[in-house]
Amino acid sequence: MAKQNIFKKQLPLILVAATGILLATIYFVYRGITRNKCDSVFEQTADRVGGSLEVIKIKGSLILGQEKVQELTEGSQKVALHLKTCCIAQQGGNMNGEQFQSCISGAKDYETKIAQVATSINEAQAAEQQGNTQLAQQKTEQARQYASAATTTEKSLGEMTKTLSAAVPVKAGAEQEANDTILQANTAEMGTNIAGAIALGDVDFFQFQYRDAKNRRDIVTVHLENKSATLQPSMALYSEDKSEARGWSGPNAAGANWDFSFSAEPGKKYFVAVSSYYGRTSGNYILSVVPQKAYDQYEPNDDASTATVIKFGQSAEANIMDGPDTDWYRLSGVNGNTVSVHLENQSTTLQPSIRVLNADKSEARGWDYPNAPGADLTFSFPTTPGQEYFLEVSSYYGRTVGKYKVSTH
Ligand SMILES: [Ca+2]
Ligand SMILES: [Ca+2]
Ligand SMILES: [Ca+2]
Repeated sequence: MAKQNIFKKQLPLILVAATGILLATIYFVYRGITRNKCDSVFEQTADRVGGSLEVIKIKGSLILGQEKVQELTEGSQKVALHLKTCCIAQQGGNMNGEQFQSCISGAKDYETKIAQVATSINEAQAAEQQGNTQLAQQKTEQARQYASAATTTEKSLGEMTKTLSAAVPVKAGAEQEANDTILQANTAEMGTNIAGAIALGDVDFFQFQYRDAKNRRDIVTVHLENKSATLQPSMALYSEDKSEARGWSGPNAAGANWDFSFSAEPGKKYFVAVSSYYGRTSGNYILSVVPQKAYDQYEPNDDASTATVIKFGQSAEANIMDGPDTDWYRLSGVNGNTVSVHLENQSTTLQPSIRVLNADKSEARGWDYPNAPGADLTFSFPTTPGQEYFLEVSSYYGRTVGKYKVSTH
């Protein structure tokens, strides 16, 4: 390659220049990017510190100690990796110019210090051979200081690249590009409005955490308000583990809004992705992700330990909010030999299912259910006066949701 040959001829000149190392670094990084291979950035960084590192490895253990030599060897590999990370981030548009520049100067700084360590080691050894003990000690101390400084530089470069993959929050209610991948998702709060814009082929990822003081699940509604006549939105939902929870969907027309809901687990994170249908349209939008407080007043009561206490003859109005919802009631004050349970369906959707358990949670009466959604359910079961019973209300196979009123007679 002609470009490479010219560079080789000019190499000594560049190295004597004050900014030589910086230029070389930029050149190598630039070449890496143009070849679209951040791997070469990694190799070239390792190559450049290679000479100094050889000196440190061969002569350094007496002066610095084997442990420090090891640290510098590993540090050099890490710096090369950090630079590669920066290169990838830069290519992915996940890093601004200022960040990229400080990444390059960090690597340059490290290379300089490693070279200084090697020089000091050479000088210390030469002074030792000439019998100049004082100078030898001075150079040894210098080598140690440069070595510590190099390690510090490597660590701060490491910290910087670590933050590269960290999520950027939504600022002043607006999305922050680049947010095209799930790793770049803007963190945002539920219940707020986020202004965003989809360019052709653009994707915007947002990350939300659902929290509830009582650890209740809730139905969360995702709403995209279309602020353009051009955008045909398409949206998807991902779980905390980044698996797809709800595939891409959207309206069949440009300019239309889009909604969907999902059941959120307390403490869990969710990712919402906004794009355009096949990446073909663009436009502005407002996104909101809002918990609906859809749970009934007795939640959480999904197990015996959190069962809602009802006295014989009392009733409770509640709902089966989502598939996993099951409502436990602890029935007390039973004074006869039979109890009649009536579930009044207050929805057209719910196909309820109820079973009865003894106080020790053994099953007293198996699951009973009407044949169709929207239907009521009535049954009786034998009781021992003074005993408590659990009523477990759910939906048939967890498939339907809706409001109900349960009462005992
Ligand atoms: Ca985007
Ligand atoms: Ca419920
Ligand atoms: Ca429940």
